[in-house]
Amino acid sequence: MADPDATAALLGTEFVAAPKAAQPFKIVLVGQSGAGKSSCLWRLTHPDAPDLSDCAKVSTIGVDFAVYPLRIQGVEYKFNVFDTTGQSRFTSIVRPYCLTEVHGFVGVIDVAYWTRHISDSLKTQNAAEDETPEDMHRKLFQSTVVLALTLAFSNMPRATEASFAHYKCFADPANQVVLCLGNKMDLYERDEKLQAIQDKFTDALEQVVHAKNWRYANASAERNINVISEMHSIMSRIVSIANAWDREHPRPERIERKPKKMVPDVENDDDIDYDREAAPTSYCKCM
Ligand SMILES: Nc1nc2c(ncn2[C@@H]2O[C@H](COP(=O)(O)OP(=O)(O)OP(=O)(O)O)[C@@H](O)[C@H]2O)c(=O)[nH]1
Ligand SMILES: [Mg+2]
Repeated sequence: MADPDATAALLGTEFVAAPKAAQPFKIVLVGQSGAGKSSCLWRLTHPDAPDLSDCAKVSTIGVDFAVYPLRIQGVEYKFNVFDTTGQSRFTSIVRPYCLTEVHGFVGVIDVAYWTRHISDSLKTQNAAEDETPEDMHRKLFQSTVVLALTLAFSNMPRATEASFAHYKCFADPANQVVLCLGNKMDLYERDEKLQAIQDKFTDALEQVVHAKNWRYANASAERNINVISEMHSIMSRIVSIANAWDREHPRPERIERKPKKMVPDVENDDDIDYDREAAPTSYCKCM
């Protein structure tokens, strides 16, 4: 196939690079080690698997990646879904590589882990003299929610316009697409006491997440609950934000021809002040 730049040089024109293609969009999974990020990505790409028994049980080193096609309103879009490591010793690898130009984040929180944490704290902590046991419980749930969210989203950078080549709209906090998945909700199904704590914790978590204008869902990669549907819903949101931006900022055609600057033919043009002494004996009209 002809090289467009070489053809352009011959024709005396240059090609102006069009902005990066609209697709694929980029989604990054973040969260603590063991929260279930790789399991959620695996579930997305293996919707028919009965459980996680075929999913690799190894901690991610650096970044994994899957290309996920999704048809939305008759148009096929592609999403590059990045699965990052939750281990802090690898975050220096993760940051520069996959945390730029991100259109959506999915923070995975292991709700079973935090339920156990609250349950253990309730056994050992006593209310202070000036507080009721209810106040102590409320504070414990609130502080656990804050800690869980801080740790899960510690790798999510604040979006700036500079991080987006084209869709600068994703830097607007109003367009920030963030999904928080409260994963492993299946673990305490048979334990009423832990289930009650988990329900209270996830209710509190959901409230804080909604206050940030993010999306929240209880989920189970193991049981195939909410992971795929919730990921689809943020993909659809990303597309609708991008389409709105495209309507306001139409892209130039892929190839625009721009005439090259021409040196006038001085031999026949008396209006041009040209230094003949300094001029080369032969010169090109096109430069
Ligand atoms: N019961 C249950 N276990 C789950 C679920 N999701 C993941 N797990 C288990 O949790 C463990 C950790 O899951 P991973 O997906 O490797 O966690 P990760 O967040 O990718 O961890 P890092 O790669 O170390 O950051 C695995 O043994 C999974 O089988 C779930 O929904 N329910
Ligand atoms: Mg992993």
